[in-house]
Amino acid sequence: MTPMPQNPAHAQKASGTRPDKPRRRRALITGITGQDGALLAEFLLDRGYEVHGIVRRASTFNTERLDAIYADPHNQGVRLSLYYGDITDGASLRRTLERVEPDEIYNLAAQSHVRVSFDQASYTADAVATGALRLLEAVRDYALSGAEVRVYQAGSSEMFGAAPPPQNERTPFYPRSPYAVSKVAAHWYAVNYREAYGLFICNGIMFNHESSRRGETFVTRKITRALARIKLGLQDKLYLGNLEARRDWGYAGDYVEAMWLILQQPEPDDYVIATGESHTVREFLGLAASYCGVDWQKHVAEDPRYFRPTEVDFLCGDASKARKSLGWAPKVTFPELVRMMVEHDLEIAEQEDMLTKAGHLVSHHGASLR
Ligand code: NDP
Ligand code: GDR
Repeated sequence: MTPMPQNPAHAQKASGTRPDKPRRRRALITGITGQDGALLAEFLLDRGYEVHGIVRRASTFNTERLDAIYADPHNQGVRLSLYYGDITDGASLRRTLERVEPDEIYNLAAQSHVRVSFDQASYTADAVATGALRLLEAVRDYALSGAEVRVYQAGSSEMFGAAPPPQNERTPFYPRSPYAVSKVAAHWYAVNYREAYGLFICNGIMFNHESSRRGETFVTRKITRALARIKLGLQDKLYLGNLEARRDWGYAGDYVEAMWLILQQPEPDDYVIATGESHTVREFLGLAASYCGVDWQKHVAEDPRYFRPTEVDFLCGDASKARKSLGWAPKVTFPELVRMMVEHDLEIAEQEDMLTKAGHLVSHHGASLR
């Protein structure tokens, strides 16, 4: 693995650090409570980083994915710190930057659901496009203070949209949703700030990546959650939209490693991260159902609500640049990914079944919004 560069300009800011001892490398993650944010935080803690994350205020707990690594901040030697903030609130971003003084920033915060972006287009633009810009503006001023900072911007294969596969760094963008248009804007803000101000800013153009922590409204997790519940008799129907769309699905754990590798290179650049293999939603469903032992044809029904006004039909990435320059390759195969998600969701369904049988009320809330 590439060694982690130390940042001498920041050597003394960590509280309690001895003046002669270089401080730990420090990462700030926006969107730390999401699938990728939580996995990246774990990855960086394992590599000795101090990890700081921005969490938006919600009326319910939204830090569930961080449970495994969260420690009481009053304890000694805690390396994970969380701050309230919001990507739509520039002042909170600036303040957090000043307080944390990060060496690396990963901008993962987003309204990341493509279908929802058609219903909440201007909010999506505010969070995804203008949010990235707000952060870059704060970074620009932070860098003026002499800080050496590296920024990762979470780009998406959705930016390619209707451009035919295989898609790589030279493929022109043809976004097909308010989310994708906003990600294209964020991508170009990042390129522009890199060129205009000489900042170390990189775009990862990541194809779909999943895990057992995937949000339950994305199609893979929606399928594995529902099939496991169907298997246990906890639900009967699964309503889906377009089964013919093709996606290049990888394992999120492999992709957060790529984010980190991108920031360890000598020069800032942009990279496509993908497996190079594409499957339809129908194929995902069929494989997950076979692992679950469920005849999906008896349980799956179509609901037009889940169709998108403009769909992205076929994504299949060409990550040869990342393979060559970063030495990155996906480790988990498609069948392994599907099996991993099914096994996890079968465990959850079994727990739910046990609790239900013991007379506890288990909420499976929000199902109709998926
Ligand atoms: P998730 O939807 O799981 O997580 C999104 C994160 O952003 C959550 O922590 C969420 O907080 C936070 N967030 C949302 N709105 C705001 C806001 N206004 N201010 C601050 N934080 C906010 O996404 P993923 O982890 O899957 O993806 C991470 C990033 O990578 C996103 O930018 C996504 O668009 C992008 N991406 C993802 C891909 C994938 O396949 N997973 C592929 C390509 C790009 P909360 O928990 O409170 O909702
Ligand atoms: P995507 O992921 O739009 O590719 O964006 P999602 O899992 O939502 O959809 C994938 C494909 O499945 C079809 N589909 C359904 N999708 C959902 N969510 N629910 C359904 O019921 C359903 N039925 C069929 C969709 O039409 C689509 O074709 C994800 C997000 O993580 C983005 O943030 C990220 O940028 C891209 O991946 C790369």
